[in-house]
Amino acid sequence: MRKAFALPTVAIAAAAFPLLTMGTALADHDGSYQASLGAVNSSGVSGTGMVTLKGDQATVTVKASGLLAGSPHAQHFHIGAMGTCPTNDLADDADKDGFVSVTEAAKYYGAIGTSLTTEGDTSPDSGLAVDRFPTAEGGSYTYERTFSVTEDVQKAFAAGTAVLVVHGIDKDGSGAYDGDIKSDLDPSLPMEATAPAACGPLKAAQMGTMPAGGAETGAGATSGTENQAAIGVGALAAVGAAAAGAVAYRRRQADQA
Ligand SMILES: [Cu+2]
Repeated sequence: MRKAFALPTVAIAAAAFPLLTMGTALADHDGSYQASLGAVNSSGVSGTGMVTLKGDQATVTVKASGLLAGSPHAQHFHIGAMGTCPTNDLADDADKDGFVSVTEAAKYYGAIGTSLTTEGDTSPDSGLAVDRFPTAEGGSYTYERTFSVTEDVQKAFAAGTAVLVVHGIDKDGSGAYDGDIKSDLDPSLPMEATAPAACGPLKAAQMGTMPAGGAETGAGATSGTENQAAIGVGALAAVGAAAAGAVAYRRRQADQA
């Protein structure tokens, strides 16, 4: 009895599966990610980051304010560590030079994965290409660019360990990057030019474009692909609870692949 009942269920699920495959062919990191930028080094900087990943293409928007005006601000995706930001300026200043340096923050947010330059190369090699980073006219900027990102960066987004970091502070209030303390990254630069000013973990947006989003949140599937799948099953005029369950099961399996 059970096998006789199960056969049409499998057939219905198989009929619907090609539709589901269209959705699950997307890379597992595809979707939207958001960061809320918090101040590091008591910079007073705040802002937001938005990244939409589709395959290896990243569309990036960064809005930051409270920055040293008229100066370039290096900005990166950092990857490969805890996916967090320094939490306590004093405790994280291990060498007690008055700055939480990039080196001291690395245990939280990792190394540079992508340099968010305005043009040209976006690799870690451009990490301090100050002539190709946004300049904060009036103390703020909006940055928008689409480019390809490497596989290690894509994986960091999926793993929740990608962090948006904006650098450059004016700790002594002189109106410029200066001071006696040299950068831990490049001793030809003042520490003020490279110390992190703002940091925010990039987390998957609640309202993403991923077809998996509807399944993960339970009832109320809203994506086009899932609606097509439901219609496909319905057209077979055999929509029982068993069939719906089988489709949902296949969908979960596909999501976890
Ligand atoms: Cu950085």
